[in-house]
Amino acid sequence: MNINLYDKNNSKSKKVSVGVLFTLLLTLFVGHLNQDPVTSADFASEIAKNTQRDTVLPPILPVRKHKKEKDLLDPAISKMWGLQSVQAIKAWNQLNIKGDRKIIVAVIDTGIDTKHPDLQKNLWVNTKEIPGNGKDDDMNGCIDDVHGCNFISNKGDIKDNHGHGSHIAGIIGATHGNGVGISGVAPNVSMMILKYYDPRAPGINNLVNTVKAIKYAVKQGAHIINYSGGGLEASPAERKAIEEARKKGILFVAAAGNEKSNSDIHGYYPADYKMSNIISVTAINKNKYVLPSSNYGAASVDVAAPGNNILSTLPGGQYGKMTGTSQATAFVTGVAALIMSRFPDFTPSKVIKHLTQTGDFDQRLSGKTKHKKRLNTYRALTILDSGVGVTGIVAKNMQNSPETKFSIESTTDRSTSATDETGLASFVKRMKKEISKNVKTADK
Ligand SMILES: [Ca+2]
Ligand SMILES: [Ca+2]
Repeated sequence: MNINLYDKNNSKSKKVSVGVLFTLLLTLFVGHLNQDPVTSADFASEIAKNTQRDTVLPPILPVRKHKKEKDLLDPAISKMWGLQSVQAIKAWNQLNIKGDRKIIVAVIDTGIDTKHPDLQKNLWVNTKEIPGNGKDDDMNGCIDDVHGCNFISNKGDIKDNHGHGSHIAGIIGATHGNGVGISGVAPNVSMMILKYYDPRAPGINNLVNTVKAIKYAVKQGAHIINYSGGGLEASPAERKAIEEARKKGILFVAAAGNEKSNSDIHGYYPADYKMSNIISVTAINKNKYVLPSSNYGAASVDVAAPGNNILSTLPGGQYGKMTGTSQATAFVTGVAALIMSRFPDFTPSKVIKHLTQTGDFDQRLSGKTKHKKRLNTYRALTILDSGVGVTGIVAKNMQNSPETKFSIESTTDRSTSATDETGLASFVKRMKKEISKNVKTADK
C-alpha cells in the first residue's frame, strides 16, 4: 500500500512505502486502541485494509509584499480574489454579518499556528481544561486540550508542522480589521483545532485519528466540521462517526478531493457518503472554471467555491498561497458559519440546501456539480433577509436583483428547465415558510 504525499518544495508526488512500517506499528497501535474509548472493533476492517486519510498537501507559493495597500485594516485583503468572488465583503458591509464567536467550527487538519496574529483571537477555548498542568482535567481523553486536541499524541499540542491547517483556518476565520494580513470569510468564529495528521509523524493511521477527531468535535459541541482531506476507500467507522455528528445537528463540510476524477463513478470519502449533513465542495479558479485537478460530479458534488492560488495564513505569522478543493471547502465552511450565526436553528440539511441553491448559476459547472452553482455569501444571506426585512416575499429579491441568476436557471437552461423549475418553486415555497416562521419568532 502506498500513500501519496505532496512535496511542498518541488510539488512532485512522492510515493512512500508504508507496508513495512505499518506491520511494525500495528502491534503498538492495537495496544493503544485498547485504552481508547473508541473500541478496536470499530477499526478492525480499516486496520486490516490499511485504509488511509490524507490531507492533500499542495505546494505553498511565496507572496511578494506590495508597498501600497488600499485596505489598512487587513493590508492583504485585496489579494484575496476568493473573498471578492463569493461576495463576502459585500455581505459584511451591507448586511453587517460577520459571524459569532458562539459558532464553533472544528478544523480537522494538520494543526495551527496558535500565535499567528490573524488566528489567535478566534481559537475556541475549552473552559473545562486548565492549561499546561499536564492533566486531563475534563477527562475527555486529551491532556491540556485548551484550543483543541492533537490525536497523534492525545495532548493539546496543536502545532502545525506543515502549513495546511493554518491556511484552512485563515480562510474560515482570520481576524478582520486588526491591521495585519487577511480576513477570513467568517471573521467572528471559534475554531476548534483538531490535529489528525503531521508530516513529521509518518506511519500513523490518519483515518483512525480522523474518526477520533470527529468524535471529539461531536462531544465538545462543534456546530460545523471542516474536513479538507479524504481517501478513495470508505470506512464504516468514519461513516458512523459522521452519523453521530448528523444526529447532533453538526454540518460536515468535505473536500471533493484532488484526484481529477468524476466522483459519481469513483467515490472519495468522506465527501461521498451520501449523508444529509455532508456537503461536498469542488474548486474553481478566478475565471470560474473547475480546476483540472479537482474532483467533480453532477450527482455527488454539491457546490463550487474558490480554490486556486488562495492567499491565507501560514505558520510563523506568515502568509502564502495554496490551491485545491481543501481551500474551496474552507470558503463554504466560512459561509456556513455566517448562516448559522444568523439562523442558529437551521439544521445541517437546511444550511446545505441554502448554500447550494442560492449560489450563482453557472453553465460552466454543468456536469461538475449538482446545481451548477457557485458559492455566494451575499445571496446566501439576503435571499432570506430580504424576505424578512422588506416584503416577506422571497421572489422579489430573486427577480429584481441585477445579480440574480436564480431566474435565469429556469428560463435559459432549457435542457434542465423542467426539473430546475420544479426544484426552484418548491425551494421558494419552503423558504417562504421559513421566513414567516422567522418573522413570527422575531416578533415575539
Ligand atoms: Ca481534556
Ligand atoms: Ca487581519
